[in-house]
Amino acid sequence: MKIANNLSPFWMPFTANRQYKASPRLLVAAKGNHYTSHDGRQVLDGTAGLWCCNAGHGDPRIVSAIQQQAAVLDYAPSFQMGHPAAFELAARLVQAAPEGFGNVFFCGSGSEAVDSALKIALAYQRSIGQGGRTRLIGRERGYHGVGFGGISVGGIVGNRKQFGPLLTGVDHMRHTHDLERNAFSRGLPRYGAELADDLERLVTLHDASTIAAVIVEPVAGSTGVLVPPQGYLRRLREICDRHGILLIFDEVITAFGRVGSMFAADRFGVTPDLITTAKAITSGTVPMGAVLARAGLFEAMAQNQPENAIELAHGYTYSAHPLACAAALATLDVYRDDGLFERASALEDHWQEALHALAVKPHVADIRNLGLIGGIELAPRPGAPGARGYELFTRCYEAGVLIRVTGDIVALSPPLTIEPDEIDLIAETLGRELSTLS
Ligand code: PXG
Repeated sequence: MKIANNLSPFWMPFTANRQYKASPRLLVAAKGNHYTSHDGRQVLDGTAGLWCCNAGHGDPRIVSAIQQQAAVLDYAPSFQMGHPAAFELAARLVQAAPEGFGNVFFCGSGSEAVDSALKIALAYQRSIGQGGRTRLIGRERGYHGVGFGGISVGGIVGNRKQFGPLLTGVDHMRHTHDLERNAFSRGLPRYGAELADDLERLVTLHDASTIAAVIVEPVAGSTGVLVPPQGYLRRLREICDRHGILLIFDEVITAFGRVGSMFAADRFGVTPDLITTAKAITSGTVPMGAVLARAGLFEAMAQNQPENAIELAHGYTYSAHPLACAAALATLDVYRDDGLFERASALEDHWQEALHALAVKPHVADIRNLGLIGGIELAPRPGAPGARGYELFTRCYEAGVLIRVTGDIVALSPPLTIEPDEIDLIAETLGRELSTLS
């Protein structure tokens, strides 16, 4: 297939544009667990797109639901208006959520879900007479999208340093990465539950009466796959409860089967007050994000306002877009009918062993995994951080496997439809390329 002869107008996101355009990689089609590259090769999708295509690609049930919705109702406003699929989807999500959830706020992406959740937390605290609680707490190495709220609570320096002082009143807990104690953990690392006590340190510093909410990824993805230490999330929940602080789980990558359950909250048995999600809610087919709120938050906000008051002055043109709602409803059906969350669970051991077999390969400093998530941390080339990771990425792509790298860490998250022999192929390809990588 011919590539457009002028690649420069498209300012590509999170991309080294000049490097990419000197040697472009285009995907022109996708079906099942494979992409087709512009030079006609089949490329196994080891990343479910960007952690989103959990049902694989081109499922006819999802495609036709989107097509039908586009033909019947292409767009409907959600401000003081509504359409049936939005109400149906919200009801289904609440039903599928951990016990005690009552409402869903829709938006267009994970970044919007994060900003929406932070705003809901602030507005809720204000509505219960805790208007002094304006502080937001994130965590080092956290990724919460790219809105100003998200990068403020986020903890990835490269995503923050270009953009000035960000939101005020934000602080960060320590991250949980500890290679000295936890390298090559299978599943949850053993050491580090006490790192949750870092929240107590911030409470001591700022006083609980100034803190609205804490946001964490149950499993941190973009920073390079950090699985929470055993007991860490439960301890965080306890500290939040003790101090009247809302707990937000950013489940943009962990929801919808990635760790073998609907939400990571289910797998960990820890219930937050707000859950942000996006990506696999539509299996990546139509942009959509959502915030799930514990029952009682909306009611608290509504109770002291007249009935004609807008309870939350927030929303997007594309909140509950009909195409996204139709895609999400069909995707939820596919997850249920094909048992994809159970499938992810059943494949977890095979996935874990295939990845950990790479421990003997050159440059490998750590391997970590949970559900169908894998992280392989490489030692960086001296004086050239990221170079080894990038070369591994391009080599695997040439060899027919799409992986993701963040610096020198490989992050893997295949569709939940992945076959055992395809898991083996991902590991074999990585192993072969690592063996010859300098
Ligand atoms: N929260 C989390 C936890 C995420 O992982 C977002 C928010 C933002 O979502 P949107 O839809 O606004 O991008 C994300 C997004 C990667 C990668 O390669 C991860 C994300 C996006 C792009 C690439 O790790 N996560």
